[in-house]
Amino acid sequence: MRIVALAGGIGGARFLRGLKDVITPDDEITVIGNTGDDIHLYGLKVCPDLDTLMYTLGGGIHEEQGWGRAEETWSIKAEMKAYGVGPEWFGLGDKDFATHIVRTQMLAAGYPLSAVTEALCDRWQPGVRLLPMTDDRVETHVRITEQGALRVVHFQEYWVKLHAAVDAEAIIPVGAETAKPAPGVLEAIAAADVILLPPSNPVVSIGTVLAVPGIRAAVAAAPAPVVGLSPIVGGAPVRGMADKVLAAVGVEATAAAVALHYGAELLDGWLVDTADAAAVEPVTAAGITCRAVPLLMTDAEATAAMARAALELAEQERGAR
Ligand code: FO1
Repeated sequence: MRIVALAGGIGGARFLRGLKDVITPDDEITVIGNTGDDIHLYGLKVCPDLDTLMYTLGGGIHEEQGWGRAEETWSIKAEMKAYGVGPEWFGLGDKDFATHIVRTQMLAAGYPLSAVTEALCDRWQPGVRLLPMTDDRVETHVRITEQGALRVVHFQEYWVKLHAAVDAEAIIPVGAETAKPAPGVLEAIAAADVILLPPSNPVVSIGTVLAVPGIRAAVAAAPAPVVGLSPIVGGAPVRGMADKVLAAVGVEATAAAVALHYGAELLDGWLVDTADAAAVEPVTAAGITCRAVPLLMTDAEATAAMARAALELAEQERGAR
């Protein structure tokens, strides 16, 4: 079975680890990763979501944090601080720096991000084919009002420095309108047997992947069933501050509203948490098959059960065609 998943960082990566636990050796997973969170710091290209996916699936992630490397040290950051060079609010550890140096060196030598990602994955062996959504530069910016003045900040500044404490008024995936899907992205979607939307952020993670021209249309037109898992449980994001960016696009932070935001033209199936069982009826009424199952990734077994439920729903949808 060929499984394609569109994914952001921590939530997507943890779900995919559960998915890997339930597939058979004949199954193949292609992950199309969000690159809208990418940021240039200290002259280096940092790809937080691709790295979170690669480290989590390759066994190098800092488990508690959910991002960055396990057993990290922070000498470079301290040295940069001693030179008065920031930003101090973004934590790049020494081991993580090596990834960004290799990536930046390869990009400077002319390799596209997709080839660089493949080379980095050669070391980490994530057990999936990890593709960036695009080789082109896309950067998510957030419009806010601060002390009465309009400001547009990089997504990482909004998320990490400001902790999404101010309202996001607009989410702008800068560069997305002219970006092209990376090599292999449209082909993987067209050839998929199942397309999964993990419980990643529907606006700044999966929404940004879908904003690359051609990707949304390819997913909607794919012969494979498309099944998503709600990142909202009991009316609140499972992690992160997804409610803030949902409000910016006029979507309520509920499991049903997120399904309707994706829409029946994209989604065939939608899993909500048992706490949100009331969402099953409105989502079903919108033409999306909906089931309530436990959706908290509390441990490997619970995550694997979620992945199994998503594959079962996809199988049911395939059978219904
Ligand atoms: N998240 C934080 O909350 N604080 C950080 O200092 C931070 C640094 C960081 C460095 C590399 C990386 O790959 C991810 C990092 N993240 C950090 C996570 C990241 O900001 C976001 O969670 C994602 O971009 C959203 O998917």
